[in-house]
Formats: sequence, C-alpha cells, structure tokens
Amino acid sequence: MTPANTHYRACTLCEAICGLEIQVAGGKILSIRGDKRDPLSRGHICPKAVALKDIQDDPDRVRYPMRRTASGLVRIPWDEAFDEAEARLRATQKAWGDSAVGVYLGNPNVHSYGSTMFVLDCVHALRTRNRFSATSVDQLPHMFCAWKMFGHQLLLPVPDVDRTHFLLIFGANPLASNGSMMTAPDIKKRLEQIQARGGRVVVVDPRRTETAALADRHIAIRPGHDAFLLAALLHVFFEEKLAKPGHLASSIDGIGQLEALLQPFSPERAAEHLTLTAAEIRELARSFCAAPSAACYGRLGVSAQEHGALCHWLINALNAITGNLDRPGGAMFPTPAVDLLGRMSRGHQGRWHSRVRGSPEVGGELPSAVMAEEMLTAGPGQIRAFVTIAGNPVLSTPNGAELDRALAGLDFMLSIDFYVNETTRHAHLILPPTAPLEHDHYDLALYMLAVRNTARYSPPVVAPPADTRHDWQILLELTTRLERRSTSTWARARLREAVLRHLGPRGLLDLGLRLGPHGLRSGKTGISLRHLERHPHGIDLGPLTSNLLRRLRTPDKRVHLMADFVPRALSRLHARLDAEPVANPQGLMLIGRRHLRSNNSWMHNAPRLVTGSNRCTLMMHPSDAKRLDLRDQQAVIVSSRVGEVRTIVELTETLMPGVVSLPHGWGHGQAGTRLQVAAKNPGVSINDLTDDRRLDEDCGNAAVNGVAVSVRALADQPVGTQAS
Ligand SMILES: Nc1nc2c(c(=O)[nH]1)N[C@H]1C(S)=C(S)[C@@H](COP(=O)(O)OP(=O)(O)OC[C@H]3O[C@@H](n4cnc5c(=O)[nH]c(N)nc54)[C@H](O)[C@@H]3O)O[C@H]1N2
Ligand SMILES: Nc1nc2c(c(=O)[nH]1)N[C@H]1C(S)=C(S)[C@@H](COP(=O)(O)OP(=O)(O)OC[C@H]3O[C@@H](n4cnc5c(=O)[nH]c(N)nc54)[C@H](O)[C@@H]3O)O[C@H]1N2
Ligand code: SF4
Ligand SMILES: [Mo]
Repeated sequence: MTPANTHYRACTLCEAICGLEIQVAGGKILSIRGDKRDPLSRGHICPKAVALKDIQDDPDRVRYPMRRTASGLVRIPWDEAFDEAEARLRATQKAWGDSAVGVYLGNPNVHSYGSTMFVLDCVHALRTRNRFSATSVDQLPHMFCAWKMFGHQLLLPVPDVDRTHFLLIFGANPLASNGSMMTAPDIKKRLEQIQARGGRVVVVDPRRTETAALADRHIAIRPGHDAFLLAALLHVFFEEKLAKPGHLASSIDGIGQLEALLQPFSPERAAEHLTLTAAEIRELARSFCAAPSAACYGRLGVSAQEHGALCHWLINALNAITGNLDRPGGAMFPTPAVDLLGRMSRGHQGRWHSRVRGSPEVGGELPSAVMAEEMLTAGPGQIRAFVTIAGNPVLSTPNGAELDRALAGLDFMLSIDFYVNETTRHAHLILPPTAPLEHDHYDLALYMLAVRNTARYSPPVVAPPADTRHDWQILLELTTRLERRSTSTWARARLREAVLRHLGPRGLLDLGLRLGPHGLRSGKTGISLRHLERHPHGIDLGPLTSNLLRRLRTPDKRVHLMADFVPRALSRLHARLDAEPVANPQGLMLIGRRHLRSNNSWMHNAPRLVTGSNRCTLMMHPSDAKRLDLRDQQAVIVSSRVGEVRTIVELTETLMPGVVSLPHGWGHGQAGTRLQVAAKNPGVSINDLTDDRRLDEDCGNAAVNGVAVSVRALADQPVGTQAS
C-alpha cells in the first residue's frame, strides 16, 4: 500500500479560503479536514470542502478537449482544438468585426491565481466591446463606488470584524455564504466574539436568516428599501452633529453636499417605508456612533438591487462620517502580500455603450443583463460567436432562459470549463482546465479582501493526468494565437509568451511577493515564494492597519463623498419617498437565498452535497399563503414579466410577508448537459424569473432581488420542472 502524504492547502470554493489538511495516497484523496495551524481559518471548514474530492473524482468532469458533433461530444487533440478555436474566432471577427465575438467570465476565475493572472490578457486579445462577467450580477456596485470614492475599483473597504464593537450588516448572510467581499473564515465564531466583547451585531434583511438569528437584532426590510434607512441614518448623524470623520477629516471632500442632498430623508419620512419607527432609526444611528468602533457592511442583498450603487455609497459614507473608515474596528483596507491595484485599471464608465439598449460600459464591461439581446438583435455589431470562461450565465444572469435561446443560435461558442452544464452545453468546443487540486494555489484576489493580512502558497495536491492543461496555459495559448492577426503584434506576442510560459504563475507570484508591501521593501524579513513554501500553513502578517491615505488613488489624493451619480441616485430615491409604485396585484417580491451546502450553480453534482430534502423551494410567509389559499409543500407556478417556473411552497415565518424566496443556481437536467447527479435533483432556475430590464441604473448591475412575481396553485402536476 502507498503511504499517505499530508498536504496543506486552501479551499477554493468560496471567499473564506479555509486552510485544509488533505491526506493523499497513490494519487487518491483519502480525507479532507480543517488545518488547525492555518493563521486565518484556524481549523474551520464547512461541508463543501470535502466535496473537492467529489470534483476530483467526478466521472462527469471533462478532462480533454471536446468538439460537439451531431452524435455528441467527441475528444480531439489539444492542437486541433486550439487551431479550430483560433480559426473560428478569427473568421467571425474578420467577417463581422471584433465585437461580433462576446466573452463572459464567471466567478471561479477569482479562485484560481493562474486564471486571475492570465484571463484579462486573453479578454483584451479579443479586442471586443462585448465583454461581460459575473461582476454585473454581483459586486459591481462595490467596485463602482470604490473607483468614484477612493480612486480605484479594487480599493474595497472590509469590515474589521475581529476588532469591531458594532457590526451593522445589510443584505448579507455570512452564516450561509461564509462571507463575501470579506474573507473571514469561521465567521460565526468571529461574530460571536463581537458579542462576547460586549459589542452588537445588527442584521437588516427581508428574511430572518441564520445570521439574523444569531444577531442581537434583526431589522426586517422590504427588498430594495435599504437606501431609505441608510439615508435616514446619515441624516441623523448630520442633524444631531454626530458626524466626526476622525483622522480622515482633512482628507474628505463632499460632506456638505451630501448633507444637503440627504435633507429630505428624515427618519420620519423614511419610516413610512420601513418596519422601524423614526425613534428607532434615531436610536440605531446614535448607538452606531456611540460604539467604541463600528462597521457597516453590505453585500448581495444591497448590491443586486435597483439602488445597489447608492446603497454602497451610503454605507461607505456612513463609515467615513462616523470616523470608522480606515481605523481599527471600522471598515479597513487590507495590505495584501501581492497588491493587484497596479494590475487593473482604476475604473471608468461610458467609454462605449451597448448596441441595443445603450448601456454604458463600467470598468470595461457591459451589463450581463444585455448579453442575450446583443446576440438576438440582428444588425451590424451583433454577437455571433461567444467565449465563456468558468461561468454558467444561463443559470446566473437575469432572464437566463432567453440567454439559453440566444446561445443556441450562435455561429460558434467556445467554453473553458470542466463541466458540460446549462451554458457550456451550447459550446461547439470545450477546453477543460485541470481540477482545483491538480494545480498550485495562492489567493491572489481574496487577500485583497481579507479581514486579517496573511499569505499562503500551496503546491498541487495530486498530479494532473497526462495531456491536460492548466487554465493559465489554455489562456496564454489562446491569447498568443489571437495576437497573431498582425505581424507587428505577433512578434511581441511571441516574445511575451516565451517569457510568461517560462515564468508561469509561480514565477509571476514570486515577483509579486518580492515587490509587494511585505516583500523586499519591508526589510530583510521580506517574503518571497521560497519563504511561503517553507510555511505550508501560511504566515500571519498581522491585523489590518490604517493605510488609506497611502493607498488612495484619486488624482487629488482625497476621499470623495460626492460623485456625479449621487444626486441622480438620490433624486430617484426621493421620487419613491412620495410615490411607491404598486409592484403587482399580489404584491409579492422575489429574493434569492444561499445554502451552506450549495455553491452558485456548479456544485449540485457532488453527491454528498445534494442529499436530504429538496432545497429549491419557494419560501413564503404563512399570511401570504393564507391570502392566496396555498398550503405548505403545495405545487405552484411562479410567474414574472419574463417567465414561469414550477416549484413547491415552503411556509416559514422567517420571511417577511409580501416577500418570497428561491435559491439561485438550480434548473439542471437539460438535454445535452453532463451532470448526472444534478439532473436527478434539478430544481428550477430563479433566473428564469428575474428580469433583464431591471438594472441599477447607476452602474448597470442586475437587480435580481426584489422582482415582482405572482404565485398560483398548480394542480396535479410534477414539480421541479420549468413551466414553459
Ligand atoms: N438570482 C440570482 N442570480 C445570481 C445570484 C443571486 O444571488 N441571485 N448570485 C450571483 C453571483 S454572486 C455570482 S458570483 C454568479 C455566479 O455566476 P457564474 O460565475 O456564471 O456561475 P457559477 O455557477 O459560479 O459557474 C462557474 C462555472 O465555472 C466552472 N469552473 C469551476 N472551477 C473552474 C476552474 O477552475 N476553471 C474553469 N475554467 N472553470 C471552472 C464550473 O464548472 C461552472 O461551470 O451568479 C449570480 N447570479
Ligand atoms: N454556501 C454558499 N456560499 C456562497 C455562495 C453560494 O452560492 N453558496 N456563493 C458565493 C458568492 S459568489 C457570493 S457573491 C457570496 C454572497 O454572499 P452573501 O451576500 O452573504 O449571500 P446571500 O446569502 O445571497 O445573502 C444576501 C442576503 O440579502 C438578503 N436580501 C435580498 N434582497 C435584499 C434587500 O433588498 N435588502 C436587504 N437588506 N437584504 C436583501 C437575502 O435575504 C440574503 O439573506 O456568497 C458566496 N458563498
Ligand atoms: S467555508 Fe467551506 S467552501 Fe468556503 S472556503 Fe471554507 S471550507 Fe471551503
Ligand atoms: Mo458572487
């Protein structure tokens, strides 16, 4: 018998980046446990970590390039696959222009440092304006506000949960999601420690979530109404002269303008739209200010909604004005061992617009919500070929069913992915990368968001099979081939390729570490790759430090609390103060939810994660069920402007009346997919109901939360199927 080896490693499934201890023998994974010596996660893992083994062993996972033929997918050699990809993409661009090829980047690109380093070059080599990603169904408002307020889209404030005395959470459920835009493994313990040191946790959410249940206070809110509460809290700070920006006071501009614009949002007016009284709003504002330190933090519920950018602006402003920005216990900026600020543009908007709807690009991308119409609307500039890289937009972006139809009509589609899912089933060519445990790992992107500065490098856990490629190798090869279009760029591209192939992500990482803030500059203890290799559990670089004035990237080196979009955004909100539009006759608003054992759309093929009761249910408050004459576990049809799905009702008092909830990432079992386990328990896709017309006008993020729906009983029909 081969003796077992122990590997220390990060989990790459969510933003918590937990340290793992993995036993391997003969290339097989025997066990996966938490690494107690990891300085950030301290032994914590969740049930998903063990499913990394399921991905590794999954017979459905694609390991070699595949071409779609009339009789199914057929394995082809890598060279032939690259030749075909290059020829088809170039032919499309030659005939119809560069932007006739569109590209979509999915979420796992940030969980693989090889992809993070190489994917943007590949996108640029496509020279298309039709660039999309999961960002515009997710954290775009955070990045948009970071650019406008701090001068760089990656200067993202993170709540200092380990030291704060008051955490005010809007629209996040870290007990299920394990934290987002906040790398904080074992968040449950971290929240309990806030309470243990006499601090408070307050959660604002339409549902009494797992996090809200743990909190000292849950404030129920109707979807999309957060901006009223945030504006009113700021109003009170100004009115009661509680605003004390602390050490940043002389570096902040725009406070007076913000104060003037927030004048109409008194607690009394805001309370008309909230479940709190004016007195309770004032009390909340005062207690936030009175805490020795406090942080306001918002996530998906306040990002993927119509006032996403405004909410995040007000959240940042709230931290800044109360002196909690960039100070211990407040909202702080990590100092990662490799700093990506220089690697990405600071941010921009409106350099070009989408062809059909005229939506402005933000940071070089168009809203994912316009993808389908750009494929379906004939005329010059129409998308005719498409590339997806680690994404499943059919299940992840609004009006996914329409995108599904659009992808079916493309001339050519290329997917870099190891599953044949609801999106990649349309690909003519699939280029699969190695599995997560088959390559080395460093959390390049997520250390930008960690609640404590640490660094950890992990070598591969198992060797990849012969004739497979890593993401970065696929991306580099494609990039180089795409640059071949002119002799001048070709010579440069070949030279670049030679250098990059030689360095690989490892070599680039070593450079990044040495040149980074904890590298050579910091003295002779500076970290390098070799240093990290000697510390497989990772090294602790200490708590977050006040660094904003050094990291700020605004041209005038000041923090801007006013920006061009803010008056517009507040006037839209102001219009709603007086006239609340009636959503629909039933008055039901649909929101999403996450479950600890699920991960967006792509982990439902792991047998151990999908056991137990059906989780893809429509949660509803008993009072709504009574009003609509529905009962628990009843089969229903849910419909919205864009579509219908069939599911079952789950009655629960945790949801506020008037709000219903479905999780996202379900809707499997479609013809041509290769996810045998997922197909047995398919669920339905919430994004067949979410509306591609509902965007946050300020930054173009999809408003997948707060969709008007109606629900009716479905008699004698099988559930878990699409109605249309
Ligand atoms: N209604 C609603 N919609 C939502 C959300 C919601 O809350 N509600 N959440 C949104 C959010 S936050 C996000 S991030 C998006 C996610 O949207 P997407 O990123 O489009 O979808 P995922 O389900 O993460 O799909 C990831 C794909 O990457 C592949 N993959 C995994 N690892 C790798 C890898 O290492 N390399 C490569 N090449 N491929 C890999 C998987 O096989 C899978 O096909 O969904 C969004 N959509
Ligand atoms: N287990 C698991 N973990 C995950 C993921 C997963 O799919 N499963 N996905 C990962 C990804 S890609 C991301 S981006 C993160 C997301 O991380 P989180 O944002 O923490 O995740 P959610 O559970 O979607 O939390 C959003 C909350 O917003 C609430 N909400 C909805 N609409 C509104 C509103 O209008 N106002 C307010 N105040 N609240 C509202 C919902 O009820 C929900 O509780 O999770 C990551 N971690
Ligand atoms: S919380 Fe779970 S899925 Fe997320 S990194 Fe940790 S073990 Fe992995
Ligand atoms: Mo996300």
